[in-house]
Amino acid sequence: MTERRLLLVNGPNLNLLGTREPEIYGTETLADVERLVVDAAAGLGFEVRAVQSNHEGVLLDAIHDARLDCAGIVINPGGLTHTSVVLRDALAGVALPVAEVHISDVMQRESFRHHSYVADVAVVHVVGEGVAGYASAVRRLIAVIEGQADG
Ligand code: CA2
Repeated sequence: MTERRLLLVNGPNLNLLGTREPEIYGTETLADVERLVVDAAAGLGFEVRAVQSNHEGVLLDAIHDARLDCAGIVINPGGLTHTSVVLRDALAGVALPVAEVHISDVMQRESFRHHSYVADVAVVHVVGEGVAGYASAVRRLIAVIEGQADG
């Protein structure tokens, strides 16, 4: 039976959401993001385990653990998006469906934000929709999971 639980991963510096750079990231906090994701998932019958860390290894361990009891991963890797082969390898290694979320429109920002090491291991991509994009990612990821469950 498919586990009805998602792992929500927020990478480095996303604990600062709502405290600065509101013109880029809005005014909602990490707690608001986590509540939004929990509510969106609950409406579709899924639980959420949320992790945010500024330490790459903590994120890797949470992703590895998701193998045991999660059906998919919603991740905003923060700046690790553009730098981290090991994060990409962890996501590929657990072989769960992944939704990659970015609050800002990275393609309209500095060129170093245009490349994502995660993009081609993710099945859902939500970029530049603000914090609301997390809820959209949850809905689209669950649709993928349910499609897989039916198959
Ligand atoms: O747009 C996004 O969600 C990003 O993943 C956010 C990352 C950035 O490095 C990516 O290029 C795009 C940065 C997260 C830092 O978030 C902060 C939020 C408020 C104040 C300061 C940092």
